[in-house]
Amino acid sequence: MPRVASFVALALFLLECTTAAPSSVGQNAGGGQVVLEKAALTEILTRGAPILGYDEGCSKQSKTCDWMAKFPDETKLVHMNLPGTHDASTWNYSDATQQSLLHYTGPIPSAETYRCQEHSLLQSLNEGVRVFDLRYAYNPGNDTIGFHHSKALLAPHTTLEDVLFGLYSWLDKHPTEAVLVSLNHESGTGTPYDAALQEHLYNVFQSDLAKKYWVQTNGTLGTLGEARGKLTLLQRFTWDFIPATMDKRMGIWLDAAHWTDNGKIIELVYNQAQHQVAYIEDYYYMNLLPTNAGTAANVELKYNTTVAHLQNATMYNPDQLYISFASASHNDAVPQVSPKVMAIGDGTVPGVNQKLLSWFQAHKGKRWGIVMLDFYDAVPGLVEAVIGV
Ligand SMILES: *[C@@H]1O[C@H](CO)[C@@H](O)[C@H](O)[C@H]1NC(C)=O
Ligand SMILES: *[C@@H]1O[C@H](CO)[C@@H](O)[C@H](O)[C@H]1NC(C)=O
Ligand SMILES: *[C@@H]1O[C@H](CO)[C@@H](O)[C@H](O)[C@H]1NC(C)=O
Ligand SMILES: *[C@@H]1O[C@H](CO)[C@@H](O)[C@H](O)[C@H]1NC(C)=O
Ligand SMILES: CC(=O)N[C@H]1CO[C@H](CO)[C@@H](O)[C@@H]1O
Repeated sequence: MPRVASFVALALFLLECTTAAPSSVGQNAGGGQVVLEKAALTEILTRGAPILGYDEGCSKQSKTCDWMAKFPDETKLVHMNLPGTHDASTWNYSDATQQSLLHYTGPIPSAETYRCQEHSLLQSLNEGVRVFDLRYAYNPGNDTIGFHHSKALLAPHTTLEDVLFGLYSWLDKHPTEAVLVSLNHESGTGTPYDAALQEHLYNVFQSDLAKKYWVQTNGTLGTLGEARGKLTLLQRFTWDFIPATMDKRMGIWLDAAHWTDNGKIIELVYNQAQHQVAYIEDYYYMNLLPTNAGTAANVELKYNTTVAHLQNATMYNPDQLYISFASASHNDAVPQVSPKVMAIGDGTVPGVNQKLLSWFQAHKGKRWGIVMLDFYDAVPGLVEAVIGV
C-alpha cells in the first residue's frame, strides 16, 4: 500500500496537477488528495489504453497470473522460460484503427500486414506474458514518444510515459513478477529521429519513477529476486545523441549494429568483460522461399528455424541468454501470408503456434529462454507450455 501511494504521488508530481508536497500523500487517506490521486491515475491509464488496454485482473489461482511467485529469488533470469509478445503494441491495429489514422500516415499497406497481437499489454501480463517488444518513434499526434510498427502509427495520443505508468501500476499489484521490456527505435516510420527525441527518452529513464521501477543494474541480467516488481530493459537502440559522459545505462544493450537483419543465428556479446552473449533467432521473412510458396511451406520453414534455435537453447550455453522469435511477417506472396497466418495458420494448415505447443509439451522441463510470440492467445495453453507449468 505505501508503495502504491508513493507511485501515485510521483504520478501527480509529473502531471503537475497539484502543488501539494508529495510527502503529504497517504497521510490523509479518504481525503481530497486520494480522490485526486485516483483521478490522475485514471487519466493516465485512459490515455494509455490504446496500447495498454485495460487491467481486468486475473485469478491468483490461475497458472499464469503470478506464475513467477513459485520460482525462488535466486533463479537466474537467463535460466527461465519467458513468454514474450513480438510487436506487442499492435494488438488493436484493425482496419478501423488504420482508417482513423490515415491523416497521419497516408495510405499504407493493409492493417493485417502490421498486426501481430490481439491481446493488450495488460491482458497479456495477466495471461502470463513477461517480455514485451515495444517499438517507439516520434509521435506526430502529440509531440511525444509513441508506438509504431513500421509505417503504422498505433496510437497518436498515447505516450511512452503513459504506457510505463500502466506497467508500473500493474507491477504494484503483482510484486512477485518481473517484466522485461525490449525497446527499439522503429525505423521506416517517416518520423524524425533526433536529439530532442532521444533526450526526452533519456529523461524518462533518469526520472525518480524509472529509478524505482526499472532494474538499475547495467550490463547483465541478474536474478528473479532482483527483478521482481520491476521492469528490466533490453536496450535495442543506441544513445547516438547522448554524450558518453551522460551514459548511465541499465539493463543489457543488444546493439542493433550486431543484430543481423532476418538472422537465423545471431550471437551478440552484450558484456565483453563477463563473456555474456545473447543467442537470438529473428528470422521473420522467409526469403529462402519463392514468393508463391504458400502457407504450409512458409510455416514449416519458420517452425524448423525456431525449433533449431530452441533445441540449442536446451542443450548449450545454459548460462547465456537465448531469445527465439516464433513470429514472422508476411511475404509478398499471392495469396498473402500475414503474421497471423504464420502464427495460427489459415484454417486448413496449422500455424507455427500450434506446432510449437506440441514441441514445448514434449520438451517440458528444459530451458529455452525467451520466446517471442505473435497471436499467442489464439492457441490455448501456449503460454503455459512456454513457461512449463
Ligand atoms: C481499438 O480500436 C477501435 C477502432 O479504431 C477503437 O474504437 C477503440 O477505442 C480502440 N481501443 C482502445 C482500448 O483504444
Ligand atoms: C554500462 O555497460 C556498458 C557496456 O558494458 C559500458 O560500456 C558502460 O560504461 C556501463 N555504464 C555504466 C554507467 O556503468
Ligand atoms: C523441416 O524439418 C523437417 C524435419 O527435420 C524436414 O523433414 C523438413 O524437410 C524441413 N523443412 C524445411 C522447409 O526446412
Ligand atoms: C546450434 O549450436 C551449434 C553448436 O554450437 C551450432 O553449430 C549451430 O549453428 C547452432 N544452431 C542454431 C540454429 O542455433
Ligand atoms: C503537444 C500536444 O499535441 N499535446 C496534446 C497531446 O494530447 C492531449 C490529449 O489528446 C492534448 O490535450 C494535448 O493538447
